[in-house]
This record gives sequence, C-alpha cells and structure tokens, in this order.
Amino acid sequence: MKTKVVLIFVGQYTPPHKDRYHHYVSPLGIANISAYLNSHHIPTKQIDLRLLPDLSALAKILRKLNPKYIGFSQLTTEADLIENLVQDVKKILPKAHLIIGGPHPSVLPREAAAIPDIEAAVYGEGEKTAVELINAFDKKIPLSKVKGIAYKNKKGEIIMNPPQEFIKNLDVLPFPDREILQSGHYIEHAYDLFFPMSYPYANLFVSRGCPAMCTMCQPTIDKLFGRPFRFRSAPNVIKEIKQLINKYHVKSIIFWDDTLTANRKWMEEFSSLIVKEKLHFDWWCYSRVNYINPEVMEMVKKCGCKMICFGIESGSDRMLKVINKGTDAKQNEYAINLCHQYGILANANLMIGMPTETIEDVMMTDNLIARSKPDIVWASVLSPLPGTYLGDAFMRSDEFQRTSAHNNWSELIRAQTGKAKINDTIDIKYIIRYQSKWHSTRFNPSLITKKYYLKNCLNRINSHISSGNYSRIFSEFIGGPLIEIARHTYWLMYYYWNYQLFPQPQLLHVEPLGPKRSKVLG
Ligand code: B12
Ligand code: SF4
Repeated sequence: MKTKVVLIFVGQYTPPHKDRYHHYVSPLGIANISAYLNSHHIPTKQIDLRLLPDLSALAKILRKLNPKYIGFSQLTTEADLIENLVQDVKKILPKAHLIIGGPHPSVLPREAAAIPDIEAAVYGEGEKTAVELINAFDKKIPLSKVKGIAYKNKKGEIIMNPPQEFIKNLDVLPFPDREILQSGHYIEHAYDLFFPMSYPYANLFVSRGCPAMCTMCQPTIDKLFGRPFRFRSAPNVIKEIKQLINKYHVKSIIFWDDTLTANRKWMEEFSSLIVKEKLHFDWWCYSRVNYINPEVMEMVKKCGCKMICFGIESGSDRMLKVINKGTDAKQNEYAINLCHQYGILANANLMIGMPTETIEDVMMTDNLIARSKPDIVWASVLSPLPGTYLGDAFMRSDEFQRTSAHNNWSELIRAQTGKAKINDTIDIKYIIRYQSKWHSTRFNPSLITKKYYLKNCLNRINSHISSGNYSRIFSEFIGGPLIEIARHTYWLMYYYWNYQLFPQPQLLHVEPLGPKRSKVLG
C-alpha cells in the first residue's frame, strides 16, 4: 500500500553522527503515532534520521515514497535542527503537508506552528489528533475544527485550538509500530559497558504521566500526558512483552516510564503475571525514591528487574525543596541501600547548578554519593527547559535576556554542554568539575564483582565474536575501561590536590539575586 504519512525522528544527534550507538533507542513517540494511524487505515513509514548517513539519503527515501504528509517529532533540543530540516524537506517534496508534534510543540505550540512551511503543530498526546488532522486535510475540513493543534490562518496569524481529550483507557491503543526496530540498529547496539544489557532489547511504556511536580520538569509531562496518571492494564502490557519476546526475540526491556513503581497494586499484578506466564527477560526502569520499599523490591526482583534509575538529584534537603522534588536526602540514601540489599543495580541521576545551590549543597551531594555508593551515576547540569516552572522563570530573568538566543534552544539547554546556566551562586568551574567528577565515578568498580554484570559482559563478548565484530570487544571491554581508569586516576589526583593541599573551594562572590529572579527562582 502506498505510504501516506512519513514520520521523522531527528534525535539530538543528526547525521553524520557515528559512535553514539549506545544512545540509539527506538523512538516510541513516532512508533505510537504510526501504529494508531495504521489502525485507522492510514499507511505510514518511520524514519530515524540518526540511522541515515546524510540528508541526501533522506531525500532519496522521501522521493521514492512521495508521501502526502510528513510529520516531525520534536524535542526542544532539536528545535533549530528541525527548522532547517523542514525547509530542506519542503524543497524535496513541495506538495507535501508538513506537520509537527512531540514535547517541544506541546510546551511551545505557537512557536512550532510559526515555523515556515509547517501547517499544523500538534500539542499533547498525539494519536487522536494526528488522525483527525489528516482526515481534516483529506476532506478539506477547516483546521479550526481539529482539537489539540496550533496553526497559521490565511492571514498568517497563529491560532490555538482547544486541547484534545486524553485517551482514558490506554489499552485501546495499538502496540507501537516496531517496524523500525527491525533495522537491527536498536536491537544490537544496546547499552555499553556501563550497563551491558543482554540483547536484543526493546523499550516499552506502560503508563503516561507522572504524579510528581518537580520544577525543572513539570508542567511538561502534564502538558504531554495530563492527569490523572494513567496505566495500561497489566495483562495488556504482558501481551506486548510476549510479542517482543516471540516476534523480535527480545531479551531485555527498558521501561521508559517516568515512575514505573508508583502504582503498587499495578506492580503487584504485573510482577505476578510475569512469573505466572514464565516470561524470562531482564529489565530496568526509572522510579522515584519514595516509591520503593522492601515489598516493592521483592516484587521487582522476582520478575527480572536488574537496575532502577532514581532522580536522586541532590544530597541537600534544601536543594530538593528548591526543585520541589518531594523527597529528601535520607530517602535517597535509603533507596540506594535497598537496591544494594536486593542485588539490583542502583543508578543515581544527579543534578548540579540548581538555583541558589552553593558549594556546600554540592558537597552534600558528593558525600551522599561517597556514602551510598550507587553502582552507576549520571550527572547533568540543570538546564532550564522552556515550559517548565524553572525554565519559564529563567526565560523571564535578566540573565536570559542577556544570553538569549530564542532560536537556538539546542545550544542553550543541552544538559551536558548547554550554555544557559541558572545558577550564579557557584563558580561555573566547580559546576563543571563536580559534574565531571560524578560522571567519572558513574561506573563503580565493584560492579565487576556482581554476578549479573559479569554474565552480561560474557554474553556481549560472545555476541560480538559470533558477529565478527571484534572492534566492539576492544572499545567496550578494553578501550572503555582504560579511559575509565585514567579518569579515576585523574580525579583521585585532583581530589587529593584540592582537598588535602588546599582549602575547600571558595564561594564565588556574587551580587545578590535580582528581585525578579529571587522571587520566582528562590
Ligand atoms: C526516554 C526518554 C529519553 C531517552 C530516549 C529519548 C529518545 N530519543 O527516544 C534519553 C535518555 C536518551 C533521553 C534524552 C534526552 N531527553 Co528525554 N525523555 C525520555 C522520556 C522519559 C520518554 C520519551 C518517550 O518515549 N515518551 C513516550 C512517547 C509515546 O511520548 P512522546 O515521544 O512525547 O510522543 C507523544 C507526543 O509527544 C506526540 N508526538 C510525538 N512525536 C510526534 C510527531 C507527530 C507528527 C505528532 C502528530 C505527534 C507526535 O504523540 C506521541 C504519543 O502521544 C521523556 C518523558 C516522557 N514521559 O515522555 C523525556 C523527555 C522527552 N526528554 C526530554 C529531554 C529534555 C531530553 C534531553 C534533551 C535531555 C538533555 N537536556 O540533554 C535528551 C535528548 C534526547 C534526544 N534528542 O534524543 C524532555 C523533552 C522536553 C522538551 N521540551 O523537549 C522530556 C519530555 C522530559 C522532561 N520532563 O522534560 N530522553
Ligand atoms: S519525578 Fe521525574 S518525571 Fe516526574 S515530575 Fe519529577 S523529574 Fe519529572
């Protein structure tokens, strides 16, 4: 059947971008839209730009498919990349209708709708709106009748339509269209040495939304998926897992949900079903430290959980309050210890550069990590995402007006390298140093004593040998560890130098926060 809609996922890493294969997880947003369109007899194709060598390859595919509609999925970090891409695609297929959806249009729908050549920006959950929008174009129904979009009228003014209703029962959604998974890329290039999952692996969503209100994240999740926090039924998820195991021979699953263990009753039913149905797969998930306890750990342990990632963020209770995390340092430590106790890897996601954070707060995080010894650490500099409470406050600040580059979100907010820093109470050099230090400890050497970790390393080496991919063995098991050892050595020396020979880092002298900022950020 002729492809009617092409859905494009750009990813932060545009081509040519090699060697970042471990980040290549299948894009579930377009996979969900694709499945829903297919279930309404609208044939689709998905393109992950990261898998193409260059834009001429995209042009070739688009000319061959010649779709009537092209949909882009957009994160804020991809805002400027997509603006350029839209122009290129329009040149390739001038008659195609170009639409856009995803997290960025959901927080800034007007901005997305204003992109030249974009005819409609879908905000919030996209499935129902995508079908209604395509029907409207096909049947020449005025766009004013389609809920959940922003568009330009004939005068070029941006019109915001009322929001689309969220889908109450997520079980009515078809399973994501995994056609793209077959490219092999996602299947083979699962995570690297720091967490060598058995592969093939796949990612999965069982819920939409998050009950928490962290200020660096919300209300983005609410804008995307609303409230109440919705779960698919456990039997429905089990059916999809069976499909992944039987059709795609998947051995590991990542649950991308924001807080998988939030609904204890659901978790209980889900884990019992996995055991009852004798489904064997490894998995890891994200959760919050206040959503685990020994009872939950028993449940997840018995059904294959190998790692839990926590938004630990900080070891300072004051900072956890500033970002409205709803947790405290004690809970953070408790959760990591509980993981150690149950033999589940604890992955601590940390943040540095929070508003009003001082070097003392940073030291508290540092101490927490030293005491609790999570197995893996990921550390980011807080980036002010537009549409979040913190981000919007930052956008209103004088600092933003000074550094502003409204059309260059990517540069501004990338977590590792972003230019917009919303903290002026710690010298930037300490922010960078501590982030690097925590990153350098992201791989706790004691991992290699863990049976599960070793088993997976051997599995991976075997798979590389059988596929003749010897260079991957080198990069994952020799080059990678050597770099890690070098980093640790550097940091040990740095630590000794700074803390034994010199006094503690000095607080940077800063002017008091301006009234506008302190009111919103402080
Ligand atoms: C898993 C995840 C990751 C993974 C994988 C991301 C990936 N490339 O697939 C990793 C860890 C790599 C990651 C990294 C980052 N992430 Co992330 N991530 C998520 C998470 C938890 C799930 C994403 C997902 O699959 N959702 C499920 C699908 C179904 O939802 P969806 O993609 O939004 O799609 C729905 C709608 O948006 C819409 N839609 C989407 N595309 C399209 C296209 C069309 C045409 C239409 C009509 C509709 C439509 O319909 C879909 C179904 O309803 C979300 C939070 C969340 N709960 O969604 C954050 C989230 C998407 N990430 C976010 C960010 C900021 C990042 C980073 C930029 C962090 C950083 N600062 O460096 C990086 C860069 C990622 C990149 N460009 O690839 C933000 C995006 C905010 C924004 N304003 O853009 C989110 C929302 C988290 C947050 N609370 O702020 N991320
Ligand atoms: S717990 Fe995570 S997903 Fe939920 S609001 Fe906080 S940061 Fe966002």
